Parts: sequence; C-alpha cells; structure tokens
Amino acid sequence: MKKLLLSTLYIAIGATFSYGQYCESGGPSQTIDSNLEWLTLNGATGSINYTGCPGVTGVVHYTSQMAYLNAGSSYTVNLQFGTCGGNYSGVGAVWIDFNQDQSFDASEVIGTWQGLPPTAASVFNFNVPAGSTNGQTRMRVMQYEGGSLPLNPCASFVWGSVTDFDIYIQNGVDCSSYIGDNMNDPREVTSLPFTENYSSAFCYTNQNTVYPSPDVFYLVHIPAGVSSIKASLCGSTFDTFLTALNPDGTVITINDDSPTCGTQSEIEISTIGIDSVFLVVEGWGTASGDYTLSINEGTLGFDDIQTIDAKVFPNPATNVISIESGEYTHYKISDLKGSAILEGDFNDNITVDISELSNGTYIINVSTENGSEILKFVKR
Ligand SMILES: [Ca+2]
Ligand SMILES: [Ca+2]
Ligand SMILES: [Ca+2]
Repeated sequence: MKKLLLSTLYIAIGATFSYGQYCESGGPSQTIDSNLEWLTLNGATGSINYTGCPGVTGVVHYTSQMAYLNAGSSYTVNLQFGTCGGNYSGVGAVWIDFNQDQSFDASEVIGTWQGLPPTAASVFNFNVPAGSTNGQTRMRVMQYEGGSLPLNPCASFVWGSVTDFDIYIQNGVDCSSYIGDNMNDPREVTSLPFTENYSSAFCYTNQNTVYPSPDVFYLVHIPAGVSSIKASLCGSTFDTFLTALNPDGTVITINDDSPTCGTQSEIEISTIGIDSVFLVVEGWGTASGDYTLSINEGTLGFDDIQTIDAKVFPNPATNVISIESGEYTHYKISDLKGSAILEGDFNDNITVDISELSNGTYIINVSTENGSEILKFVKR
C-alpha cells in the first residue's frame, strides 16, 4: 500500500531497531481504594492464588506462582475486582498474551467487568486458542476506577491496579525452531542467488520495524566481489514491506511497493565496504503470510557508486581516534540512536578527542565531493 505516513517513514529512517516488550510504565499513581482483591487460576498443573491489598502503584509483576495451561483447553479465572479502601465504581479487564508478542491485544481479552465494589466475584471462563505459542507468557489484570471499556492495557490512571501473572502454555505451536524472530537469531544467507519460500504467519512477532505486523530477520553475508544486492518479495501472497539495516540496526533503505510487482517490495543497495546486511520482511499494517524472498547480485557496479576510502583507528579506542580520508571531508559522529555528538571538517585526516564519551559503539558519517561512507568505532 502506498499510504505509508510520512511520520512513520521518518521514524523508520531515523530509528534504530528495538525489541518489543510488555508496557510496564502505566498503572495507578495512588495505592488507596479500587484494587484487585484476589485472584485464583487452576492450571493443568500449577495454580495462582493471589491476594491484592494493600495497593501498589504502577504495574505489579507477580512471579511467585505460575499456571500451566494447555492450548485448546478451557480454564476459569476467579477474581474480585474490589478495593483496599473506599468503594468507587470502575471497570476491569483480563488479557492473556496467547501469541507471546509482548502485546495484550483486543483479541486476547478473556473477560471484562464494570460495577461498584463490592460486587460478586468475577468468573471468567476462557479457552486457550489451539494456535497459541508454547512457552512462558503473561496474563494482565487491570482495574481502572472511573474508567470505561474497552481498556487500554498500557493505560496510566490514578486509582486501581495493574497486575501481571506468569502463564506457561503447552501443547500449542512450538516456535523453538523458528529462526529469524529478531536480529540476534537471524536466518543466515551465505551465498547468492538465494530464494526462500517461507511464512511470517506463525511464531514470528513484531519487533517494531515500521509496522505492527510480524517481522522475519535475514542476515545476508555479502560474498567477496559483490558490489550490490537486489532483494525482492515479488510473488508473495500479501502486501509486504522490506527494510535493509546495517548490522548496528540503522536503516539503510526501505521499500513498500516495488514498481515491478505491485504491493510487494524490492530493494537494491550498494554493498561496497559492507560485510553483511540485515533484511527485515514484514507486512503492511498487520499483514502476514506466505512470501518468496529472492536475493541476487545487483546491477550496481563499482563504477556506478562514487565512494571514498576513509578509515578510523585505533578501534576500539579510549582517548582519541584518527579519521583519515586523504581529501577534504565533513564528518559527523553519532551514537547508535542517531544523536549527533561531534561534527566538523578536516583535510586529509583528523585526530578527535573521545575521552569524554561513554563506552559503546559510535557511527561516523564521512562525506567528501567523491561520496560518503559510514564508519564505526567502539569506545572503551
Ligand atoms: Ca499478544
Ligand atoms: Ca513489524
Ligand atoms: Ca507493500
């Protein structure tokens, strides 16, 4: 789709990669009044017997007990939306993150409540979907005094409670062999041409690359002498989106819709001076499904790309680095979040004091009239 919002595009270009995780910055700011009073859940094995009062601010993650649930089976959670003080009306909801994407989705609500405590305890019967992902996940219980349904599982408010419980799902979908869910465990490509027919519909999760759709990560090791690669999702069964990342997670380029195959994506990038590139396959919006990824040597030759031969040394460095290009150069040193730290110009080479920088990895963009290059160094 071509409706990619400019703001989203800007985030994609400007952001480095980040992993999904449960929102834990919301919850109540006060400890009195409306609160989950108790909760019980008997699993296939293991059970949770929780007592809520006195109240706690923020999101509470209760890890003392865990219930094991079988995918495809039904269970009952009993709980008392109540109070640790006075009685004020409110609403409540319970979610279980069945697909383990660290997000409590509207489709994962197993019960809701509204009323004025004390009311009868809530009894939520729920079925664990057969397609749930095996492994440890979370149940979230939110009580929001004065709120209204549907609740945002990440909401911040004054009175109430947010309590997370550990759940273990078994007999569901085993995702342990699904390589490529994140940058640390990519599907490796070691020779070209490469073609894979694959699916993002099961086990993969959103890792916040542009869209909420699940992402599949590839690490392409660039063969010697290959000056560019072309990656294509043409022939896939859904509306795709493709991102190329540097090994540090910074975005090289993106494509939504290729000019040659409609809503599927294609990119071609120079690989001169690059050892490896991450490719992230995802869907537009929440789309996922069967796709075909083809990676071939590109048509951009060494002659097509003006380049420079800049170096940084020593690397790692503690006090100073030298940047050398042999010509008049503008340089900019940034952290991995893209924030510029130092910037300037030099002729031929320069020595830069980095003694005040925090330890970590930094990026240097160097540009001359002959082209630009991205260097990297580690401060220790
Ligand atoms: Ca989820
Ligand atoms: Ca995504
Ligand atoms: Ca597309």
